[in-house]
Amino acid sequence: MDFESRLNDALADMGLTLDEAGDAQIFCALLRATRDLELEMRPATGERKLYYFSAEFLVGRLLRSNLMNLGLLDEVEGILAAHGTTLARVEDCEPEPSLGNGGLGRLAACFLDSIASLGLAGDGVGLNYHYGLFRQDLADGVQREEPNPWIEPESWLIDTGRSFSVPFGFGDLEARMFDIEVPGYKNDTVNRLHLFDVPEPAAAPEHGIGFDKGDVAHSLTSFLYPDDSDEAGRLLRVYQQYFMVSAGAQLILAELEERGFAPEELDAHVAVHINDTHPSMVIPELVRLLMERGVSFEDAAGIVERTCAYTNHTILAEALETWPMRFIEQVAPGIAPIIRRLDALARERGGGDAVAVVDGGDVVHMANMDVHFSHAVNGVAALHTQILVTSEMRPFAELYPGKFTNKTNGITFRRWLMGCNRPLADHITSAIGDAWERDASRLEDLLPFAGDASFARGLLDIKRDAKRELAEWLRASQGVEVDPDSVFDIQVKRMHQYKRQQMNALYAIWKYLQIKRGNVPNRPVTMIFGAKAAPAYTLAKDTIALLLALSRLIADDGQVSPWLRLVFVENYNVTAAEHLIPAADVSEQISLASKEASGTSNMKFMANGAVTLGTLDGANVEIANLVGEGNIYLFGRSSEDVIGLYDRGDYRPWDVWLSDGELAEALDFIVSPELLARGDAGCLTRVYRDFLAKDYFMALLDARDYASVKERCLADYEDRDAWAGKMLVNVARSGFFSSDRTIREYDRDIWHLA
Ligand code: 26Q
Repeated sequence: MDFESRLNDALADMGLTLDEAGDAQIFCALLRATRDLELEMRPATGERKLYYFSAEFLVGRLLRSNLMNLGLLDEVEGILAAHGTTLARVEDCEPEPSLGNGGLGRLAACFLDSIASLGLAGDGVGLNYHYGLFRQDLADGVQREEPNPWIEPESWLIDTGRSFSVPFGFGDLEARMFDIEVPGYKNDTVNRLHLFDVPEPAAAPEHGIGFDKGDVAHSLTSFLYPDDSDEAGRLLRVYQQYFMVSAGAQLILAELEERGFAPEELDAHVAVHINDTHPSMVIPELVRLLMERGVSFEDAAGIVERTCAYTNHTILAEALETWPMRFIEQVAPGIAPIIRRLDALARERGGGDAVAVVDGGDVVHMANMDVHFSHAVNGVAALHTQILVTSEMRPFAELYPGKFTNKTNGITFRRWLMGCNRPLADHITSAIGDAWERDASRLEDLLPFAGDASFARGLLDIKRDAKRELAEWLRASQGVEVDPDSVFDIQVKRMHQYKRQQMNALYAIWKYLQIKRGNVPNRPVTMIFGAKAAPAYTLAKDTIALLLALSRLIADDGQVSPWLRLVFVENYNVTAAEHLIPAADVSEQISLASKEASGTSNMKFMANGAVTLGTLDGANVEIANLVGEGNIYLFGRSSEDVIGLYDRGDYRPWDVWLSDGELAEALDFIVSPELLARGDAGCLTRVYRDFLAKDYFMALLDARDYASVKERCLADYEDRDAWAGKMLVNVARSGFFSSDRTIREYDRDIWHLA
């Protein structure tokens, strides 16, 4: 059946014709037609099947990307145009699934797209959070968290009717499996994202994100990363994790049996990927299930080790999960003795307490368990992997020299260029043909266009149009006006001290004071931020308050506002990113060197013709190597310097304040009467004090270099031809960061699926 007939049938079921239907109804009908078509398609098959376990899948809206992958985009655009609407309008009726938080979750979503697009057999396994992470409200100058319900009566979720029984300490809880189909790009493959859920999910809290954390059976799938400031919250996270991995492990063994294989053959036919430590309990759970099926502990541990692989996404100590053994005994008593036996086995292999699974205080180190009992461990950018091997995980790297590899992250160019920036995609295709759509490395064919004036003009025109569209979106979505002829300087990512939004805020203050003194820039600058702060992360929320206060101060000041604007985008998510990234001139990637494992928005901005202003951290290092010095703005201390400063413990922010009067003036302005009149005094004072007393991520150390390189970058922007050249090189060299390349490497070195 052709797609138009499917669409008309879906509308007829709703008692409508296309002419009668509004955008929301058309959205529902398109969703049904697309989902039903996908249900008739076959998943990929291979020698081994991958199960990608992740606490987060930040998939974004799905209608456009599914239609694109199914090769239906032009047809649907045509049908909608004939009826006086557009896909852009219709897709605005689609709620964005709230199943993730940041880079790790978006990476998982890009990977699912690439796995399906390469025709590989691989499904995602996660949880169906009903109220998401949270929706960010910016009322009264601070972040407030509200539930983010996204599951509507008509959704991409398919009830499979399949369920598994998860053996918790308090008794069994049924895990129901819902699927979201994942179509590959024009290749007839449809893989699946399996999301487990409780039978009777709790209703949303009326206000805020507080709820009864003790009511595990109902609230287990309410929120991603529930508040863990008390024991009930921490226990709930363990319940969530075990629920996900137990149901997923049971699914794996059931499918293995359905394929006609014995449990002992698990490693020959299955690859399990552990996305950071949240799914680590899949290791003891698989061992437990194999033992239930008659396999000895020793054999089961070997099979599981050959099956599992683990990716580390951070070197920040705070994010390395540990759980007291008594939590595991309470939540998942079936795996507690297995973890103890795994600890004993690991100890036999040597390495001592530094690499223990269970430490002397009876605390389980999830990452340690992952490294011992996975056959492959990887970091997510060259620098990150190097730091893991030579410092953070050095004892492990010595114990298992062959286990560690690098897999530099990637992004799907289907969503992040073809989907969100059609004019740029078409401009590229008009120059070099469409081979790059299947092989992003072919974007290098653009390099010979470096001297081509008409290609350059096209790049600049497309950027200006994207900025106009962003301006329109900002006006419609949050009522702010921005000037599309200003430089769009964008920092969007989770709010965290190590990412140093506070250093960017300091620049805004410095610039504000400069303009007050009459030093106006060549051209107005629009500084755009977007970020959610973890609900319990005080300093991150304080930084949001600072940025909001600055935004108001600047907007209120008639002398400054023609030259400088600061916009804080509310509730930054994938949909917002799709509007923001195509419109960026300058991509802010300013983490303290050694702290950002990779970053992935840096890659998305690059592919959309933004120029990076950044430190030599994470994948920025690889971006710099690819584009060359003239096409990136680098500043700040090197990762080696930073690691040395931490080792010696001799960084003192106070010294910077004493030695740099201009910087001190900007810093002191945080608690000036002008800002205190527009922002919460408690928040502003905490930010100020932290800068001077701690500044753990050394923002003051790099601030001066940052400001001067940023000034050079803004000055260079005025040479529009030269800037277009930089844009071209960035787009042309971005192909390396295709997640298709990343997934090919995982498959070649770790999964061996085909
Ligand atoms: C840890 C302990 C307790 C509760 C929660 C957590 C927790 C939650 C989320 C720890 C880590 C995360 C998310 C990490 C993340 O998104 N990391 C990012 O991963 C990207 C993909 O590899 C990288 O590009 C980023 O550099 C990295 O920050």
